[in-house]
Amino acid sequence: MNFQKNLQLKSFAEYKKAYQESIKDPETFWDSVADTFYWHKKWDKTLEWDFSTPEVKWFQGGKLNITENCLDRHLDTLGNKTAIIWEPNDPDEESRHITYRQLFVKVSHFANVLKNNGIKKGDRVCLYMPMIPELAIAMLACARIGAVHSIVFAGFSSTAIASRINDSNCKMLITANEVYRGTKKVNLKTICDEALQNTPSIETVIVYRRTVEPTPMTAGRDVFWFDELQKATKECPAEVMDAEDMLFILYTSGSTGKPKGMVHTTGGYMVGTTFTFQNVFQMDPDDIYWCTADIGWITGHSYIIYGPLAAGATTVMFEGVPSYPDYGRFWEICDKLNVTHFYTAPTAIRALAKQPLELVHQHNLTSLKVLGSVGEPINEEAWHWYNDNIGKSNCPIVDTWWQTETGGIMISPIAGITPTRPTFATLPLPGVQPILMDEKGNELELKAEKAEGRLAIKFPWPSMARTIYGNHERYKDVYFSAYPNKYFTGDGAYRDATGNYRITGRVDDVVIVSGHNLGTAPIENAINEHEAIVESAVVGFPHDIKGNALYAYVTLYNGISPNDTLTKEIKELVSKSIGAIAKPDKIQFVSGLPKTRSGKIMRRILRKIASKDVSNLGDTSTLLNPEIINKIISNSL
Ligand code: 7RM
Repeated sequence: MNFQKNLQLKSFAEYKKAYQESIKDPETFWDSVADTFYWHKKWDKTLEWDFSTPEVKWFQGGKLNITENCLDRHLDTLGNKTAIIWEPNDPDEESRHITYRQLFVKVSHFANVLKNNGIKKGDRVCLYMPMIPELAIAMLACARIGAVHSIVFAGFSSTAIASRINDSNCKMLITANEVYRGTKKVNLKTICDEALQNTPSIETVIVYRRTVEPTPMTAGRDVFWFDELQKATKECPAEVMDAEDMLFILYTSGSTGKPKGMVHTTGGYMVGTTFTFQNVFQMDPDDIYWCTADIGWITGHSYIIYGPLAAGATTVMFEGVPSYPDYGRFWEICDKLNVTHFYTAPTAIRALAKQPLELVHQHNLTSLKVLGSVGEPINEEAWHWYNDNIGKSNCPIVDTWWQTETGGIMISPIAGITPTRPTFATLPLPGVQPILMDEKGNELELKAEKAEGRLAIKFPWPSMARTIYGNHERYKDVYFSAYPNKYFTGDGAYRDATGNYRITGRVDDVVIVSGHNLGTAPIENAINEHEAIVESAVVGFPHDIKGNALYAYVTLYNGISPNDTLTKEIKELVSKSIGAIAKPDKIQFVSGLPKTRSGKIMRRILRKIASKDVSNLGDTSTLLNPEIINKIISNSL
């Protein structure tokens, strides 16, 4: 059985036909996709949905385990094929090649460690791990026994870990003692220990030793990964899950308040991520696929682990950073591993495009066939640099638009099959029904003319998030109340006369910095903790490399004057509560913030000032304090 090619559409005509069928009769379409997987019991009902509640259920009555689809079913035909190639931070350390059979054994073995430590189906397990194969093993081991993984990106602060653990009452935390990142070594265990002071639900901490350094361990709570393996047996039958059982929680920033724990379920997520992986990337059996994202983001979940493994592909995991030992590292790895499919983010492309081209030309990139982009709109300049210098004008670029909430790719070219166009994510994949809404909430019909509006989706797709953990009301509010019976993406988009989409960016208060979604509200909350600070407003402004950077407007208590120490302390506060990625590039001290009469800060105006676009600030007459604007402009940075 060839798991990689059995779902692939092979021509533009085939795509168009499949798309039409998927719209006319979505259930029959998704039935035929789902039929290609291994189920213990086939589903009774393909889809039940109601966007007003909102409730979405796919493949109800179906019984399966996603790890049997990622591992067991490949053993006969692909057992000796490499599943994961791990490339360490240090180019002199050896890569690891793990076959499907080896991965199957490791996952089963570690699944028994979880069981031995009291983890059962439905329990939540927090993973705070570096990019090492053990992260993949731990997440799959959770899925094997029906435990719910909640992966927290290993660049987040202890406060961020604690709030995520507490939100979903995780019973266990899995981490590593240290992590290498370029020339730096970060002690993850120490950060965890700080978080663990405020996480009463955690009973056990499993620590993987990535380095030989001594590790502080708390007796009765902390155990070593390796010691636990010695006590565990190696065979672990997969827990049989309902299609709608929870597979994982992944937190994403919201525009207000605390991060949202997006809940993904088993059957639909598997079907959706695998189908999109196979189609968008069009891998051949011997191809080598590398997605540079961290597994702590949805891109890593769906397109380093679940999608590629369910498809029987070889997937690369890279521990390091693009700049170490020099800015040629990505290209050196492509050359060394003969990478055929390379998937990265515009922010990385922009950073690498700033480096001497010599760093590209030193490496042989002839193995490359397909390039991918994800995370934010890719600008024209970056697109051409990527196309000319990396793809040598010979590799289609798949600009894949999707979200943590969508689980899988929604709008994207299909490599070599559907046309690409610079800066356009192009056409919806089969089963995806995007629409554009105007300011008044009316749908902009697909006519033979261009349109611009807010992007919504009008029909469910299998890999969509089902709820926000512990807060279904918020799920409804954020995604299903802007437009009745439609999923609202939070993005703006442009559509040309032939139906190609270009995503223009967020329309709410989330800023994407270097591809990381950052809610401005939690950053403001962190800044406001400072005793000298009254309030603050954080907005994004365009940045050459990061895509967007953060600009903080801060008001101080009377009698306190701005100084460098304050600036430093603000950055530290943000770094501590959210992470270094959220530190503002610019901090301006102001005597007041522009506000509406109901007291809401007018971030729209602050965004324009931060972007040095002050010619038309729009209607400021509704402001409580319009006189403040000129003061802010004249002191802007
Ligand atoms: C996969 C991921 C989601 C937000 C989304 C957009 C932006 C992502 C593209 C893009 C333009 C793209 N999940 N976004 N991909 N914008 N073109 N190809 O990034 O939850 O972290 O972010 O990212 O604004 O709403 S995410």
